[in-house]
Amino acid sequence: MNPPTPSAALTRRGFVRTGSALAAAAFASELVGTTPAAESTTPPKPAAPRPFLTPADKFRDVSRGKPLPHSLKGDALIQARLTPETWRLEITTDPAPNPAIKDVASLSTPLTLADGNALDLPALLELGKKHEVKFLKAMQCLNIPQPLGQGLWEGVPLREVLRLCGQFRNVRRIYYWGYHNDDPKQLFQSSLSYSQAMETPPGELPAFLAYRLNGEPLSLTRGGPVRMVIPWAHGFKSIKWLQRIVVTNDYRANDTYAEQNNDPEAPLKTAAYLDSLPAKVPAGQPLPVGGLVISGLSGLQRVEYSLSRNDAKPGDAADQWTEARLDAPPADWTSVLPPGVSPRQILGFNPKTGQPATWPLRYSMVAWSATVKDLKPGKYALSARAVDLNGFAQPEPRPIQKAGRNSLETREFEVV
Ligand SMILES: Nc1nc2c(c(=O)[nH]1)N[C@H]1C(S)=C(S)[C@@H](COP(=O)(O)O)O[C@H]1N2
Ligand SMILES: [Mo]
Repeated sequence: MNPPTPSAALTRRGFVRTGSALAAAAFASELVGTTPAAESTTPPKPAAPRPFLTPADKFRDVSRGKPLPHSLKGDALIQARLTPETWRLEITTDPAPNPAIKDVASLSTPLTLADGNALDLPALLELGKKHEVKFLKAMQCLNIPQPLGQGLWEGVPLREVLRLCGQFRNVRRIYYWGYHNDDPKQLFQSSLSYSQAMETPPGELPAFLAYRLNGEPLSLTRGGPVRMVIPWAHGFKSIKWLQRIVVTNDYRANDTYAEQNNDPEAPLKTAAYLDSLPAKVPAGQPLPVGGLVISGLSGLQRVEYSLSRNDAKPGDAADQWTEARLDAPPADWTSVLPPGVSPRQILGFNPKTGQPATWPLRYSMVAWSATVKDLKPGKYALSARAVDLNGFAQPEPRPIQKAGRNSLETREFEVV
């Protein structure tokens, strides 16, 4: 038996690294040293506990709005239609179509407040009885160097909701936004192509309207009662407090983020993130290092780290990358998932075996770790990078900041 590694020991709900045969076969990568617990008399202070699912209130919050929609209370919340009873979703055609486009979009059955047929939460939950999807996804902002959190998201595919509107004509794009204090200046909107909304390729994950996170109703803070979740994208496509969908014949993305110099089509990037390290480390002691890695659109082959002497001279061995360990899938998913949820029901898992179809799961994150040994006194810098399934090492293949922040992270420390 292997003794537990630090993050396995710390992860209360049993995210074990020594788990299944599948993981062992897939990730029999060579490790540096053995477990720090077995060797170190005074192990460096471990990182904070990191459960596989981030509790809803522990996600980093990057919400906009004045006041923040999730700070509203009482009657203001009812007026904003942000309670489960008052939530409504309108689906209409573009109220101000691009005049350069002659053929305007039409829907046979728009859903509107005025007509009294806007979608409400009971109707969405009813649709969920037949079409509900569940999946594990890391939320990550295109502009922030740490993942915001990872959850089990549940809801109804956007395509099933759009089908309520009958016949579509001249529709090339789907625009959507959420509550923004009824102030046009605060509007934060996003969009998908018609095909992205309607034609989910086999094995891919659909855009969906989420109403549950980690087995609980989606909280107001996380964008409830209902938010859009776009599995393959950075957070800016996953609009919170969803209230409006507009179908248009405009072929252009209208995303608010695009106006802030971001690529509105940038998919979630494969990227490794580094935990902080102590400023000073005793010489001769194994140093556990690690962090998180997100498997983005191009998948994850491995995580590597590189250690360099800060006082290295030109010609010294540099850029030596060593493969790190990845946490294996939990041996017992029921201890990780909310009560009553079976991994067989989750997209991205084999419905027969209940095992993940890929590891890490697409668009999710896992912890990586390594143990650095035999450190001599001096100043060091540690970097980590992900290598995707096409062999591109971070920051490639999209080193352009605005296609998704993907810079190499480095931590400096001193061995004394
Ligand atoms: N209505 C609305 N939705 C929004 C935003 C916003 O400002 N308003 N921010 C987006 C951005 S940029 C990100 S990164 C994610 C963050 O999701 P989270 O707060 O659940 O972590 O929400 C997205 N959805
Ligand atoms: Mo973001």
